[in-house]
Amino acid sequence: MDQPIGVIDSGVGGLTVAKELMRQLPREEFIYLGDTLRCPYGSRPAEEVRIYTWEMVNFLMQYRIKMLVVACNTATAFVLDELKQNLNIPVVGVIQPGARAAIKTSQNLKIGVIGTTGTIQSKAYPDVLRDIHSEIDVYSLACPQLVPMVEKGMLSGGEAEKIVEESLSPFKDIQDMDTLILGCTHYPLIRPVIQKVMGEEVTIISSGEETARDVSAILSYNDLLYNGERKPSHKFFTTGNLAIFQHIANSWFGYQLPFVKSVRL
Ligand code: I24
Ligand code: DGL
Repeated sequence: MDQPIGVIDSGVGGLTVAKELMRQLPREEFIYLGDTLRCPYGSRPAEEVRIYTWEMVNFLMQYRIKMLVVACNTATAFVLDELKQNLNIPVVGVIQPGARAAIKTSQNLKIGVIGTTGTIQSKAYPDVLRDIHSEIDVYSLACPQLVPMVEKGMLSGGEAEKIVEESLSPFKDIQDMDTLILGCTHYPLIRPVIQKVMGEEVTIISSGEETARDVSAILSYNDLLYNGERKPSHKFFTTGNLAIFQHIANSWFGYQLPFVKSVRL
């Protein structure tokens, strides 16, 4: 199908998911919208996240998207069910794919989840994990310091390690948790630091990577994959400052994105 796939996020973090989607689905065309103006979502009340997320969805619907990917964990936690009920296209969030992968990986079903305050308070991860398998021990932990840390460009080094260690210290008391879900768009960028702090015995699951696998399966199952000859021309939109978004996105993808625009929702 010759229609684009929509991707929404609270800002630039969802670019980690978008990159993985483009890698796994190189013939598909993507339209990304990041609400950088109102980022972060992770510390906002559910109702605010709900309203902002719908504004993003309504914007992307103008582009006749054939599928919607909610790349933001916080938006997925608060709004995914409502989106699924009200849209007539497939909607995929980042929580279920990560949860499923964690259950497949874990030997002892002791699974940790880290995310924003909103994601953790919503209990969306424990709910979804227990839906898939009823006998799971879920250890949830909000890490509000980690998004600001990544957004300062602190991705490695002693100071980053100290903040990650401090954030994850409640997990110290938990014996033999063998799997940890990165329940936030930004955490894959500090995955090596998180791995070092948790130790090599813990398997880390990156929700974004797992989501791209699911999107691919759902497109194929619904016969929505693109099968023509054109080269995809992706579009990127930000609600915030264009130059800052461009700078981060270009550096993340490693080339100049040809179409980046700032929009008002
Ligand atoms: N990474 C993120 N956000 C930033 C940043 C970063 N600055 C440096 N790096 N800033 O998120 C966000 C600040 N807002 C201000 C308002 O406008 C929008 C931006 C994670 C990016 C995920 C792709 C570090 C950095 C980078 C490029 C790629 C990766 C990365 F600059 F971690
Ligand atoms: N995108 C958000 C998430 O994955 C992190 C940034 C924010 O708080 O908006 O939960």
